[in-house]
Amino acid sequence: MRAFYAEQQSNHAPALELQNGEMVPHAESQARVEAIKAALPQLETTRDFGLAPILAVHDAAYVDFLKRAHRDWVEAGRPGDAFPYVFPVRGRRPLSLSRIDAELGQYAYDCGTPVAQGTWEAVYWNAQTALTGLHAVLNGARHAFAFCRPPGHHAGRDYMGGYSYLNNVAIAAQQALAQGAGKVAVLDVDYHHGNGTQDIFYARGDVLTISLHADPKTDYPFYWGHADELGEGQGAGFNLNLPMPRGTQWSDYKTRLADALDRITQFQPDLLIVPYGADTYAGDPISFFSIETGDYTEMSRMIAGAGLPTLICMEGGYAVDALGANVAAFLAGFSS
Ligand code: SP5
Ligand code: ZN
Repeated sequence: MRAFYAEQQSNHAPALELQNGEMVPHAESQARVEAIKAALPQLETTRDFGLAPILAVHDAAYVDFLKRAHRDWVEAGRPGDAFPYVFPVRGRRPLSLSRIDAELGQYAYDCGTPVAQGTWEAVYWNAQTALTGLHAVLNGARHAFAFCRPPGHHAGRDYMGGYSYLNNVAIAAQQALAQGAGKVAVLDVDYHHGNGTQDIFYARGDVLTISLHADPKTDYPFYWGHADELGEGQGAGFNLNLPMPRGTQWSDYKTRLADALDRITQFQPDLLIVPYGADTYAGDPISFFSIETGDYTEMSRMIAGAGLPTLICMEGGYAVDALGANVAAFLAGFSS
């Protein structure tokens, strides 16, 4: 399968994140890149489709903030990566505040998503990687893999969180529609709910968003991903959340995946986009499902069975030693 990556994506290297009351080494590390590269020797380089497809999804002021946040942080005399520490409780009136801390709180929803020195360049090229994978699929490749990193599915129109800054999958979906696709389905199989993607398309009937994930009653991101979130307005009925308990094994996961694929078949999309997280793996250090490496090939065979042109975009997966094997196992089911 064709697979794409841009070296500039490696320029994002946050040092620390806040987890359970402690600053710890950031889980979304550059070691992930080396692990996946080693498993996929044939990575093709990314093309530049420019800023317009990013701005078709993301708020211009938010994009401007991402570009300059780390510089403003340094100019404020701060060390290390740019971290928020105070957040506007929802419903605060719109305010035009210029202090870097106020802006970080406005645009971030957690303390796991710092803006590091190379973040903007990395996430710009990350989005281009998704767009390059999309271009391959729109031009005849049956399946393509965009090695997106950092992840994207937690980022909304004007917010970052969950290690995500730009929503690569949403940018690709919107671009597919702009290029003539009538309907796009997103099937999110990361351990965590794809809250940013859900938010971006919540009132839209042309993009079906489905997410299989750990129950937000016990797991991040808590405030989204519940089964009663069904979409609104034109999007009513076009969002499906399938939360599962901690400890879920493949034998149970696959029954929910079958339900998701039935819904996709009924929707009849022109294109399927699959945000893939290897953090459903039994050995993941921050997640709690019990899926094994070999299960990923069965998972992807089921997805390939939908018979749709498919773009796979990388999301999470933090068991670095098993990451290459897990990604390779997942991609294998699309070829066989
Ligand atoms: C793309 C993606 O996978 N983002 C995940 C962001 C999760 N951030 C919060 C993680 C909290 C983990 N707490 C469990 C610690 C176990 N020792
Ligand atoms: Zn995840």
